[in-house]
Amino acid sequence: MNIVTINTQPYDDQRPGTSGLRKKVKVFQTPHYLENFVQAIFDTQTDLRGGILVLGGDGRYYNREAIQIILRMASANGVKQVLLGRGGLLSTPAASCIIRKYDTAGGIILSASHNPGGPDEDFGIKFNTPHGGPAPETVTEAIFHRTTEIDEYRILQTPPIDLDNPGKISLGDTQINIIDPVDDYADLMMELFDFDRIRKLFDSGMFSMRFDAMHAVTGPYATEILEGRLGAEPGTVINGIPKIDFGGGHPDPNLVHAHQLVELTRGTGAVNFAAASDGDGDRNMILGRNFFVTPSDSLAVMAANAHLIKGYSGGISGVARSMPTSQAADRVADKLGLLCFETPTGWKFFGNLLDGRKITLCGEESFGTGSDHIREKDGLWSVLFWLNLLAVKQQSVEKIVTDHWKAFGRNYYTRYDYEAIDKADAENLMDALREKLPTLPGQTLSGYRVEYADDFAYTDPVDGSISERQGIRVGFSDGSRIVFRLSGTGTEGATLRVYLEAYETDPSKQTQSTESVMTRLVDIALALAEIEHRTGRTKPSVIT
Ligand code: G16
Repeated sequence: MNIVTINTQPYDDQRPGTSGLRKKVKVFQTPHYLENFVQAIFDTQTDLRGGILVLGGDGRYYNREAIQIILRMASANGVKQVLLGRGGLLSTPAASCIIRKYDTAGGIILSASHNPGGPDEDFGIKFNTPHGGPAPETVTEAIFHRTTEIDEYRILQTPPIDLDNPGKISLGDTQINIIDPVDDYADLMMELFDFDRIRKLFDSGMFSMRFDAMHAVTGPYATEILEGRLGAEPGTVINGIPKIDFGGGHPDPNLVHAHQLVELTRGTGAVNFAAASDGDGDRNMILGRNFFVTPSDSLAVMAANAHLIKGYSGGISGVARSMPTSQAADRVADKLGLLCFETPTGWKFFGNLLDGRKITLCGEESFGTGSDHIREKDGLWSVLFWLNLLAVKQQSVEKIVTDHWKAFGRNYYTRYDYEAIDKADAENLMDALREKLPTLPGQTLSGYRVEYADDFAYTDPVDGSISERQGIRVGFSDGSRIVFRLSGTGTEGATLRVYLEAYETDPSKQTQSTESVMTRLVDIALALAEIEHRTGRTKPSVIT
């Protein structure tokens, strides 16, 4: 056994963002860059020594190389056993499931999620704690702090191992257990959902669906669960083979990037139900025939109907949403007497609420929904939840959602993204907005009266930790809202996100186009933040 200690120097840009450390592949390929961050994980997460580590990624470019490095470092740092997804693959939700199931000391997940992959694109790494969720800020800060002072790392000198054959391999004193990446996750889904009922829906001949895996990690999961265990017709899963560059696509399940799928829900021969997932399988998009379900509405519909779903039939304790997510779920919680929480953006903020059983369901506008079954958002879980609901209700997606609006009101919702703008311009724009906040309440802007305006801060109700400066909220007296926030997942310049929400209780006004409903709010947002003047942008890069 030949463990060597390599001298290194700190990099100053290894502070994890909303979800781990995300950078261009080329940055990760800089000598010692990945190794420094991984050693910082081993140095701070001391239970990994002698413990079990879960390891896998979304299969993007550099996944395999990074896996080989991390395996050799795990061995040199005394990890007893590594549970590795075959081929170096594990979806983020499956990693969370496995971390929890096998009593491990945590997991390392390699992914830049919905960001594109390839030699000139993005890569990422994050540590998930033994409860299966993304490390909380105390842990990510400790890892970051360690990266600022690191001067050596330990690695085993040994040739690469074969990642593609299930079974056990010894690497120094560490056992590498190459496991099927799908089995444990698929078994968990069978516990939560009524597979017999969903199978009958597929067998009825009256129902068709397509799932777009976007050439990312959920391909094998969706094929096994939908076509294998549920008997959906072959070809239900499209773009199902994971590729290192996602087939040149952008694996972000929204109306823009999943347009091939969107087309399948339109016109003659349109499918009844369609869904897509992202690079690492934690995001989802839900579509009916000619109908898009906003992620915020999806969460609200789930909360209102959870009692109809096998794994949640005993009732749910509460629901949480990230701050920019529409308040649709709040309306449900209000009516049903459920606990309801508004957290900062980032799944890690749901962890304590889930562990403390304060909530059962949670979700984010960024195409994420999930529950207490794991500690990550879960794309395929969301799809199965909807399938189970469709099988029980025997109604279309559109009917379920429009009935929901009649009962709870509709929260019209849209998001404008201004990508890769100058970092300093973006900071200045946010600072200028912050300065305006005290003067806004009571003002009427284009007919909308400002009820409150603040910079969102969150106190975790379980551990009391405080997170400040989490985005600017401007709320109006009719329930509408504008939120401004800088993304924490981009790898180029800054991304300004503007989230817009309008509330409508009158059923006769609930089927207007989102664009027409939002016109005045968009104008208010553009003027308030002086977007064109401060960024030079006349229109957003993406509207979702
Ligand atoms: C990550 C986080 C999510 C967050 C999203 C958007 O998602 O896990 O909790 O909502 O980023 O972040 P931002 O608006 O800062 O770009 P993913 O799917 O990228 O891991």
